[in-house]
Amino acid sequence: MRVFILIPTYNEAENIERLIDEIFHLRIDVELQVVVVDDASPDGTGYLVERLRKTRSALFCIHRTGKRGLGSAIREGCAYAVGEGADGIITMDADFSHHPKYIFSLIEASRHADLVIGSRYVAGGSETGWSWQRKVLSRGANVLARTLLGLHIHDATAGFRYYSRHVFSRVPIQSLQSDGYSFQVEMVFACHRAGLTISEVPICFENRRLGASKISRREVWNGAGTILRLFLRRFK
Ligand SMILES: Nc1nc2c(ncn2[C@@H]2O[C@H](COP(=O)(O)OP(=O)(O)OP(=O)(O)O)[C@@H](O)[C@H]2O)c(=O)[nH]1
Ligand SMILES: [Mg+2]
Repeated sequence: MRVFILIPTYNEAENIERLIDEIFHLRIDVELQVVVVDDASPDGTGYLVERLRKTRSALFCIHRTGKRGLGSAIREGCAYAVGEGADGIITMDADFSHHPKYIFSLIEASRHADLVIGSRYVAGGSETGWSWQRKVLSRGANVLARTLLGLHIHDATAGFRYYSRHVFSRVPIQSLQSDGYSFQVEMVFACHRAGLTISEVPICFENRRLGASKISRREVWNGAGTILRLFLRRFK
């Protein structure tokens, strides 16, 4: 079984080398391929990955020309991984908020689900280090996703996920409209509408220690707009 680990990056030079190292040190019984999708990070993240590639054959970097958004990076990375014959794709952040140790439970749970979400909001999951504003934002987005979009999961905004290859034959990922963070909710919604099985496994999400967050006010408004757009589509 070949699982591709997709890591979108923008200015993650302080994290990316250690993260890749930890992933390749996991003692796991599947073939892991790591794909970084870097948007020409000014801090040289893409350059660092190219340097690591000299000694790591299971590492690849897609270099894009500028910052084009998290959702668009995931779309491009997934298309690449499917083209390379991935049986499954794990998406994760580069900043250690998504700890590589949970890759085991995501893969294990994928035996019974098409999409597995590493969730902060199920029993055993948690989040540490966030300001109260950030907590309200995350919880609020999930309440909206459950009530307006009819999603039965607890963490629709989470980015730590396993997608089975099968998902990409059922969901036309290139036609999803969100380029930014709200892609995560749109993708869960699309999987739900396609009748795919979605499950959650608990993770402890730790706020990043190094590097800066890329979430902007604009992303928050885009997120709200996306939920409204998807809500209207529910009744079409
Ligand atoms: N390729 C690419 N990656 C991005 C872009 N925006 C964010 N990322 C990456 O997406 C991941 C999530 O971004 P973060 O800034 O950590 O967002 P977050 O985890 O929701 O927010 P924090 O908790 O504040 O860190 C990180 O690996 C970022 O480097 C982008 O426009 N392009
Ligand atoms: Mg983060």
